Amino acid sequence: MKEKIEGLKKQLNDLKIESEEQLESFRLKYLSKKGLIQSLFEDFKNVPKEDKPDVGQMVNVLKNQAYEMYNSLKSEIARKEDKGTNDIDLTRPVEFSHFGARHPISLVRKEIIDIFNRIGFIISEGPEVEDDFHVFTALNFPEEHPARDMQDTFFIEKDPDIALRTHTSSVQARVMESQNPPIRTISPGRVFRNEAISARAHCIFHQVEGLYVDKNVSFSDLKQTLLYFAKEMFGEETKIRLRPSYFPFTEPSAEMDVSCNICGGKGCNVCKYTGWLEILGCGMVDPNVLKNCGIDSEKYTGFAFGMGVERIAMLKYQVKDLRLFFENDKRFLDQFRGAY
Ligand code: 2U9
Repeated sequence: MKEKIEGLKKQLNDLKIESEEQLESFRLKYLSKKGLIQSLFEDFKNVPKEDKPDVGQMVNVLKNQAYEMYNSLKSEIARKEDKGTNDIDLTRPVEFSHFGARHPISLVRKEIIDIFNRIGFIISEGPEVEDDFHVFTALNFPEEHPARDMQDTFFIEKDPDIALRTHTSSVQARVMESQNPPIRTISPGRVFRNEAISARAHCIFHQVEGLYVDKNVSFSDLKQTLLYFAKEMFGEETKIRLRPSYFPFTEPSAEMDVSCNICGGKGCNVCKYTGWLEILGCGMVDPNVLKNCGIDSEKYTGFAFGMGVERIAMLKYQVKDLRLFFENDKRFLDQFRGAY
């Protein structure tokens, strides 16, 4: 038996296998059910008991050797044959890969964030589910303000104290509570309003709000900061104008228009022949808001601004219907590939 095993081992070592056919004959002769290695297991039954440990080990080593040979020859031959038959065509155009791409809202949000990062504004984030204090009370909304109404705000499980935030100002109220001035922060995030969905409004949208609190912050700081933003976002030639407005959390308050980047201010259907596009709201933080958030309003002043990312994206990419940003139709999204 031992001689037979040694003999087979020598045969295996002397074999020369170069093709698939030769490999298949090898498999049939040595590894198949009726092959020579299997026959050793049959012979093994007749080996005297005292020799069984030695002989058993030899048979197993041989079997493993044969299987290893088979597997490595198989991949070697496959590699060789592949080279021979399918020459690689190095001039063939690369096949298009369907990688993911950024959503236009992500693109614009990032662009806004980058612009303010460059002048020292740091991102702050906070919860989407908020308490009344941070959404309304701290921000100087009077008790009877319509925004507190169920018609305008989503409240959670009938608890009048917990709501989905209607603006990211709540994040900035939290920043003021936990940090001392100077504060220079922007808070991007989703906000929720109980509104009917249309081409111009949605119950979920994205905001970026900004807040700067320090000694001697003035309205002219606000104006220069926003002029820098407008030029970075819409181009160096962009002009801005501020119109008086009202928000509970700022006094004085204003809305900002940029000169229409489509017609350059001459008048077109995008700017409704006014030459101006409204892009954000802003103002000096109301001293009540500073006090509510634990900041000394005698010592510090601040400015704040807020904008809807969808609105900026609609103006930048001339998207006429806001709902397109939420439907994720690939034909729409594919138009922003590489816009980054
Ligand atoms: C704190 C105090 C004041 C943020 C501001 C606006 C004006 C504004 C709207 C633009 C379009 C919201 O997305 S929108 O509907 N925002 O007009 N936001 S001032 O004022 C703040 C923020 C935080 C503590």
